[in-house]
Amino acid sequence: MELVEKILNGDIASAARLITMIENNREDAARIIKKIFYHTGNAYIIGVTGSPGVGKSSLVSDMINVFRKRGDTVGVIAVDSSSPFSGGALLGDRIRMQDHEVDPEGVFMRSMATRGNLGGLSSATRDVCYVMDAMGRDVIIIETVGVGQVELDIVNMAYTSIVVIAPGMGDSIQAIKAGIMEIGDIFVINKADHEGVDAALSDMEYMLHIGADKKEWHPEIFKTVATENKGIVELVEGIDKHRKYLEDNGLKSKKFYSMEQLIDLIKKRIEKRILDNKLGKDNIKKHINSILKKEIDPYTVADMILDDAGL
Ligand SMILES: Nc1nc2c(ncn2[C@@H]2O[C@H](COP(=O)(O)OP(=O)(O)OP(=O)(O)O)[C@@H](O)[C@H]2O)c(=O)[nH]1
Ligand SMILES: [Mg+2]
Repeated sequence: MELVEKILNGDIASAARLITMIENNREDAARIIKKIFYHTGNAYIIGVTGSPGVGKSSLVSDMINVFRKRGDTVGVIAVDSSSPFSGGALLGDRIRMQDHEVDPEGVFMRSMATRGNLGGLSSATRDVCYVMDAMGRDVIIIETVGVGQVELDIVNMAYTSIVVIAPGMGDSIQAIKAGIMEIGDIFVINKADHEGVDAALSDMEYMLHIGADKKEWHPEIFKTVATENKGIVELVEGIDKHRKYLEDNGLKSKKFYSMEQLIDLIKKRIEKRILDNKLGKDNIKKHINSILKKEIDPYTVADMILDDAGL
């Protein structure tokens, strides 16, 4: 298990190799993750989410500067669930983060896309987190576009979730509609150099106020101008404050692994076992024919397949 050793020593090329295996959904990846898992739990995971173009990547790039100045090493995972391609679709991120390309030892970046496997994206992202964690990154930042289920699952992996909006264009209203207020530990109104900041701020304060009494943690709102590096130090201080809150209340370890995550993994493994099974896909096709001919109902078929698989 030379690869494991190398990853634990922080070797970037080996980590990149394992991440490619994860993306290709290879069973070897699971074998290696089983080993490196015991070396995870040290990285602080931050999620950054929000509508397209609000300035997430620009903010992440600024935040990286602050972390690097402190001496923290950083891993960045840019996730785009709307795109089947990694790379091209995230070209924008590449451009905005190119300042950090001169610091590969300090900043390790990976883009992830659906590759036609929507269900797998969040668990693949989690595995990539394990890799970056085990290789010794102090901070891992996950950027996701949008607010679908995949993004919610991904944001749930983070200890601190940051929701970014930009003023104007009804963005704050849109964010509220999508239920995004529920998931933020910190809110950022970026592009504070644009008009409508005060309106966005009061919208947001109002929405946060509504759910406030149910929650222990009261999310803070920060105003930033990512392109001018304004408000970033304050934002990172806000992250530190949330981190301290989690640690002081014993909540950090709870967030590291949840019941939802285990159930998710079990589902994935059941699916794999059934489809890999000798009675797998061909058998399922036969059953579908029977269902179409109304020879049998789908519930009975599902139970039969599970029984056959010994589940
Ligand atoms: N005026 C202004 N422009 C900004 C600010 N932050 C980012 N931008 C610009 O907004 C555009 C989008 O920024 P990105 O950082 O790529 O936004 P993003 O949210 O990562 O975009 P996607 O990943 O495509 O969803 C770029 O042209 C940035 O230069 C800001 O604070 N003020
Ligand atoms: Mg981006």
